[in-house]
Amino acid sequence: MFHPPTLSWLWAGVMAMLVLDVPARADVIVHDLEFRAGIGDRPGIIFGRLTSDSTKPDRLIAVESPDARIELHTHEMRDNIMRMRRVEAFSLSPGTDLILKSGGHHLMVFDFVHHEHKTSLLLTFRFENAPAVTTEVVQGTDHKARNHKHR
Ligand SMILES: [Cu+2]
Repeated sequence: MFHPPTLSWLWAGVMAMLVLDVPARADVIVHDLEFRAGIGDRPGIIFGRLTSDSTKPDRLIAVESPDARIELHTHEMRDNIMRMRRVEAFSLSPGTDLILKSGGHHLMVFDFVHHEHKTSLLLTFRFENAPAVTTEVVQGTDHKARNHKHR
């Protein structure tokens, strides 16, 4: 005798399909961050490295901070002069780290208030696809800056 599948079995099947259909959201790892604060009211700069474990391209679309205003900048050659330019986003390619470095892509830090007690910056990296990453970077934590501080 034919037994139609019960509603609960149908639901179980539907749910299983839904679960299998949703691709795992790939994460971006933000590492090796360096924050060099500007002298006086000059803007600071942030370097680092972003690794995506996604198989699809993604984009870093914003970096937010409650402590400062952060812009995405790149360098480009124009009229034989290397200039900084603000951009809307940085591309993240599968299998290739996005490197923020001197002379290339970097983050520019505006309106950071220098404080005796406040030398760190809270950053939230926002992506087109990957979940946001919030992390903290301490001013001058890069080895060079640390080694060159004599006090
Ligand atoms: Cu810049």
